[in-house]
Amino acid sequence: MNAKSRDATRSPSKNAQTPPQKGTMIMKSVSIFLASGRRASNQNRKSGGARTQGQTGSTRASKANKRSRMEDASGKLNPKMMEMLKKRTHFSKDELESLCRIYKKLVSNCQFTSRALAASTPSSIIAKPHAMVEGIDRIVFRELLHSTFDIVTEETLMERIFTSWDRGHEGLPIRLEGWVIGLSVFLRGTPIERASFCFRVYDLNSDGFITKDEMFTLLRNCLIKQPQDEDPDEGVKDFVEIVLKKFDIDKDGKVSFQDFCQTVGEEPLLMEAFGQCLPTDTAVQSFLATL
Ligand SMILES: [Ca+2]
Ligand SMILES: [Ca+2]
Repeated sequence: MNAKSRDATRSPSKNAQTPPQKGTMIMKSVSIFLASGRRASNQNRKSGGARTQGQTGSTRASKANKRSRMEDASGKLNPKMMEMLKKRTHFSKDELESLCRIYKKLVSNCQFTSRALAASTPSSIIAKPHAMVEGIDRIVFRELLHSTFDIVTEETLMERIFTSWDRGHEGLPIRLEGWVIGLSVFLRGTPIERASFCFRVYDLNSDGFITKDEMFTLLRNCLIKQPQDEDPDEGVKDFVEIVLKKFDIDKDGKVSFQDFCQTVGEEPLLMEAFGQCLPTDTAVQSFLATL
């Protein structure tokens, strides 16, 4: 038995027995995957993909699912999908295939996570409703934002980034298409694409406006770190007024997408005024270097 097939048989059961370590395990394998880059992927294409499939293929897996996995293990996208993604993203054909391989890797980690959760909490509702939907789930996505994209932010914002990533699929895992389109904005987005993403994140109830209440929630979470303040909320309220003045171009008391774009067009540093939701330049460069 060689190292690869040992890994393939060992990982799922180990995860199932030790759920508290799953986050670390997942990121470990993602980091290794990203760091080893194209060489590892090519190697995997030659031998690992098919063998891993053989070892972990559960009896419940449908034949169709198996077949598509075999095709996708190499990162090959079907021609129609490739054309569509080339039109809608800022990535080349090679980069898209590389991102597809990373997606497959992340999805297999998500499946291990779901199984681990199901095993450790039998009556739990976590992960059950969408357990059968293939995609990148919250847990893996957050770890990725944190350790690969240097996004260190609190829970509300993290949740918003997840749900805004692939619009219209609230609560569901991120699918391949959404993953690639989201990354295109993240890594090579035009100013307007980035502004649109940030605005969606900050518009907490998705009604098309960032209101004072939403600003308060966002800024309060960012700002309150000094418990010695007598009434920290007062400070936040004052700050909301200052920021609103800056953004509310048409003076209707809330920030529309138009207000937001015009303001960040004039002062790009205000793009992430309500909390970090884009990767650092360093993180972008090192991620792109692995493609
Ligand atoms: Ca809103
Ligand atoms: Ca306004």
